[in-house]
Amino acid sequence: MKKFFYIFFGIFLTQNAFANQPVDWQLGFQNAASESMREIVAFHDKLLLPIIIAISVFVLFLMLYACVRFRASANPNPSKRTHNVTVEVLWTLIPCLILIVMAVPSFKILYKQDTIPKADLTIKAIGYQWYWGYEYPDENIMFDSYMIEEKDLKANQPRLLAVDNEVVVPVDKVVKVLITANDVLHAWALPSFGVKRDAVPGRINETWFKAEKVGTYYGQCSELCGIKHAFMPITVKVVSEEEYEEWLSEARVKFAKEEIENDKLKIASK
Ligand SMILES: [Cu+2]
Repeated sequence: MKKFFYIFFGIFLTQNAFANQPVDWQLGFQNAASESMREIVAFHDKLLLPIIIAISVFVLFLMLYACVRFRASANPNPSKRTHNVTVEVLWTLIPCLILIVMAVPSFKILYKQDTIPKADLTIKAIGYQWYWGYEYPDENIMFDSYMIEEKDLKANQPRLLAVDNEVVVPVDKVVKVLITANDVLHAWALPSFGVKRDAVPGRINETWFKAEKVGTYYGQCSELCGIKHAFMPITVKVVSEEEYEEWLSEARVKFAKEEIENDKLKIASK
């Protein structure tokens, strides 16, 4: 019993302490840090789960009932009936209605995410085999973001999730993310913000988020992209407006983008 409480409180406390990354023994989603993710979690927990549980319990009950009620010893002469119009109409209509009940709020959330509000800042994420490159087009900033190897991890840096150069964004601001790739398909995904978009070479996808809480948020490439697919994490640090300005002034120097220009073309380089 004591052990059970330790495990229970262990899970409960760790989930609170490290709210923005997966934890051992976790069930369910990572804690939401944006309005869209809160809506997704509510849709799943309050609508989908009850429906799924009710259907599973109902089907289990039907199977057990049929096993007992129509077993050979209790029902020696089985019915030869093959059709029943009422039952057939019901088992077609009721699932349709259940699907409609699920589809309406689901589309509402999808369309809301699809409309990008006026952005306060724009970042561009570029997938490479196997790391992410970032640009802040309005600030002339460009840098690469590599996973930190296990042997180089510092305290509080999660394994397979921490990176050397994090994306830094201000809290409570609409961040528009342009997503593309340079070689193969990747996907830029951050569970706490409810964001996931494919990074496709030769085209730009876009998404957005508005982080509500200061903190460090972790995601991973979510499209199988090759041998080191599991080693190109995404780290976004959400900071206050002042800290962001401070970071910007440093980053403008440290990560300044140079443009190599000749009479034929203009290339960005780090
Ligand atoms: Cu990838």
